Amino acid sequence: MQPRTPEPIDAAYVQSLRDLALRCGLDRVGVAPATVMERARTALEARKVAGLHDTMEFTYRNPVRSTDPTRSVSGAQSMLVAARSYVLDEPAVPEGPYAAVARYAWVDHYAPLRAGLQQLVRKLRADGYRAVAFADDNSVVDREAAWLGGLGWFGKNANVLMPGAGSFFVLGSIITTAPLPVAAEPVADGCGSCRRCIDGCPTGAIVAPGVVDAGRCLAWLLQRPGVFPRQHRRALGNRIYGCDECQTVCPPTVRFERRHVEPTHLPAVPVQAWVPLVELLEAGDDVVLASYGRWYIADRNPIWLRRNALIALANFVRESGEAPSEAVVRTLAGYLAHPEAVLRAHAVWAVAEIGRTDLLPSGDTDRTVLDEMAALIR
Ligand code: B12
Ligand code: SF4
Ligand code: SF4
Repeated sequence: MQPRTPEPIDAAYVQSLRDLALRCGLDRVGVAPATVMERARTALEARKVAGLHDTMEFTYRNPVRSTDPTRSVSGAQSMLVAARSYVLDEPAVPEGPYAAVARYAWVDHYAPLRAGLQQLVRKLRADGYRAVAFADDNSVVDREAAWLGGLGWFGKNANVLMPGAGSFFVLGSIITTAPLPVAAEPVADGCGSCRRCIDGCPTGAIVAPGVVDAGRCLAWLLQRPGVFPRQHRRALGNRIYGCDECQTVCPPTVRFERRHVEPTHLPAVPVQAWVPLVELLEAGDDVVLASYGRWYIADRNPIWLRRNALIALANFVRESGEAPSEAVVRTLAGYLAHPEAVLRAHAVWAVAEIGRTDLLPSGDTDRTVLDEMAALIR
């Protein structure tokens, strides 16, 4: 069979892709060259050497691959980059011990983003080009692609901000053999002399404009398996998944948030902006994974969400200044006897934080638990 002759790329063709993108729930589109993303490669390698990636893998696993679009699609000519808003109406703050979920995780925003990208992939393929979609995939550094495609500027908080709409957007791209015309210029810096995100980060994780030290970033510490660093537990507040602080203090993001269109093509599922902590801590593995399994949970092991919940619960009670309810005390006391030592250790910290050292166990011989006990008297 003769290979088909691809559709010619002209202004009308590019416009037809843009129109389709908007119809499919994508809010912004642009085109980046499919050449090596040198700046991102240098940054990934330098940050790995400096240890700023902590134990993260993701795009750090293979910087050569994640910064070279032709490794994913041979003969690639361009990247169609896209952004989709994740602004939703904020549900009322519930009363009692609830933990906060970062906005991008209130519902699955990646599914509609990928679905929109797939429609464009289908069109490009039907028109005779090869095309593969990527979103939050280790093969492509999404922010650098978005920046190169002219979607927005890199904020000092490391997010890509769309002019007139801020940073509450998820990003994705299509690597294609179609030679689409690339963005002429990156979007000009919109931060100016502002540094609210740097000053407002609860753990000082933004160590230079656009540079995040993952070992201090709450968003990563909540995902990372193991003991949650003691020095950052209070700063965690009542967060359980993700952190929005460097975006909710960001003037261009909060100013324009309300003016942006509501996302379309969303699944008809309840918004999960708040997690009932006692309920989560009392639930079995199946229930936890059924409710929150779409989040990134290391090894799909609910233990890490429970660890986060123990810290969030203690912070909630301490910050409320009120005596903990019986249910809270019962739950925390139960965790002091949990079969998993790492959870017993966090329960030790939690009961001490709410002033109930009387509950502390005396016979635990596990090293992690003993370390926590020792830290209480240091
Ligand atoms: C690893 C990762 C993380 C890590 C590390 C984040 C980080 N900043 O390094 C953790 C788990 C902490 C994280 C957290 C979050 N993430 Co994340 N994360 C990723 C992932 C998987 C890879 C990012 C990566 O490769 N970083 C590599 C480093 C080198 O890139 P960089 O930090 O952007 O560095 C650039 C700048 O420094 C810039 N630069 C160079 N010189 C200069 C100079 C100046 C002055 C400036 C300002 C910038 C600048 O160039 C560098 C290279 O591109 C991507 C998905 C993907 N496949 O790309 C999502 C992604 C970046 N995350 C995303 C989101 C939504 C978040 C959170 C907001 C979620 C949350 N609410 O908790 C937070 C934001 C934290 C923050 N301030 O960055 C979105 C970003 C959307 C956007 N509009 O920018 C992405 C793109 C996922 C997606 N597909 O939508 N994330
Ligand atoms: S996500 Fe939170 S902890 Fe991480 S850099 Fe932003 S404000 Fe700091
Ligand atoms: S808070 Fe200020 S410095 Fe930080 S990203 Fe927003 S505008 Fe830029």
